[in-house]
Amino acid sequence: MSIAKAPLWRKLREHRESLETTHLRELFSHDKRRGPAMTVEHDGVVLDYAKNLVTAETMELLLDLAADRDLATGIDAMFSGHPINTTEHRAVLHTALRAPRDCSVLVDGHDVVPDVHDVLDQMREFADGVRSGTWRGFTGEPIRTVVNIGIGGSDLGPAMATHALREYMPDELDIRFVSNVDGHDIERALRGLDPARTLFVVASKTFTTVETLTNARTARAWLLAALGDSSAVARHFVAVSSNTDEVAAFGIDPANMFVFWDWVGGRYSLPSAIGLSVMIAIGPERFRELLAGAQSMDEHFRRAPFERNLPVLLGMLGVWYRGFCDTQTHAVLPYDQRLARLPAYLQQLDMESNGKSVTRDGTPIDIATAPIVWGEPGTNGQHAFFQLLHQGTEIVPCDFIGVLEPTHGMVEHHDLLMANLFAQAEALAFGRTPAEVVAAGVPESQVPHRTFAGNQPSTTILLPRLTPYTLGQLIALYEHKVFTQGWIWGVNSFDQWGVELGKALATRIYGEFDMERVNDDGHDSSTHALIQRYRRVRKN
Ligand code: G6Q
Repeated sequence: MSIAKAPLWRKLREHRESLETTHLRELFSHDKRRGPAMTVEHDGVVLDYAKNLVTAETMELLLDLAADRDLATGIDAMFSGHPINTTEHRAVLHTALRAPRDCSVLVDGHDVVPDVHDVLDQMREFADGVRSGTWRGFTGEPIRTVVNIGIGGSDLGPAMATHALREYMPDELDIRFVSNVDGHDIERALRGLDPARTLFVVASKTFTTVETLTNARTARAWLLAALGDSSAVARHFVAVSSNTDEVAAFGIDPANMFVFWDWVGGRYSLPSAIGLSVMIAIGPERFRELLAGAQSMDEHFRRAPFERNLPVLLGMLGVWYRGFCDTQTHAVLPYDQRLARLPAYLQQLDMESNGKSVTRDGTPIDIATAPIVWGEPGTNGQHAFFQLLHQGTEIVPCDFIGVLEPTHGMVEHHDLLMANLFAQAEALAFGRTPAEVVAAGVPESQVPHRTFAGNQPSTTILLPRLTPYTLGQLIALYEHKVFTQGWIWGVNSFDQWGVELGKALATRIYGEFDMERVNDDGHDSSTHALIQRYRRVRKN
């Protein structure tokens, strides 16, 4: 059924028209309690959505829409292991990865929670061994560097979390990430490393991903060139995968393999064995805290009423902007350098999950789905692209993410950082009217250039501190936001068929580099000429 023609969708559209000329300035001046009234909190995480282009009525209508689209049923279906990933006939159970030991989650009648904890125990033993030096390399040296080789969901989460939690890492340990098939990536990652003290974690759910296997083979050759004995591989390579056969075929002992399951999507896999490098970095106890934080947000999402449910509110605001306010993009602006990789992580989570144009039953969709997600940490972004946010022609909903208490003691730094976060959200919302500009003594000719329209929406998310626990909460908050939106739009948020075509064409073109030149190779004239140019250089 057409979503756009549903009565509530129409009602929301009419409601938006009635709000078209309303400015956040008016909304705040008419309701002095708007700030606190539109702030919700769960377990220390604060979500202030007051600076969004909404009224109480908007939120009511959006929550009516959530009810109308049976969001509660969707949430229940996900948590109870129904195969909601319909195109791949799979359950979607990243939430089971953080379920406590005494819980039970059934997939086809089988309780997966004991399996999850068996792998967590195996990871703990291994991580402790590497950290304490009882796991040694082939020549008896302790491990000093862990190189995670993976891409997409097998890279972005661990890389983001390791960067965020670096303060928890022991000084003597280094964690590096290699993802790109571009040889410069692995070349740089290996530079300066001692093979005898290096451990590779090859992270690939399928263990067939070309980039990862190419990098893993290069790493193996590098190791063997130095250590000269193929039995060294067993002490320097472990695998995280759901494909035992391919792991064994690569030459990694299945005893050094950490499994996960087809009901864990790549971009949702950080809390699974894919987080092994994070666990080695921060230690098993801290990793457990990350899982506990995510679980706290899971329970909140599952049980809290929608009007106080952080992921639901965040998700429905996104539905509002894409469906009714014509916004194209969504900015993620962490005011914390430790969260520098968060925008890239959320970009995949959101765009790969909901960048779809058919509904779950294959019907073309008649509304806008996922926005383009982008962002950079503040305050850096202020000196780069914030000009467009303040005076450009687009409405860009922004998420400002701040951490109240830093781990360093440099009060001046943190005060300046937080002042900028609050100031930017305020400036975007309220702007500066021409009258205010004139009153500030600006010459007439400059007034248009120095006026700020304001009315740029933002949400502020505050964490008390950045810890494994709060990072787990933040990850789950966004996972469930994305779920909420996907469910409302009616798309399957858990497949990614859109990445297949490019892969297939790359395989074909790769095979053509060594062929004799053909004039009609079946490519368009642009692609043909580009390939020819590369072949000429390659020949030399
Ligand atoms: C994520 C996607 C994708 C995947 C990578 C790596 O949801 O499925 O980003 O994680 O393509 O896949 P492998 O882990 O199988 O190597």
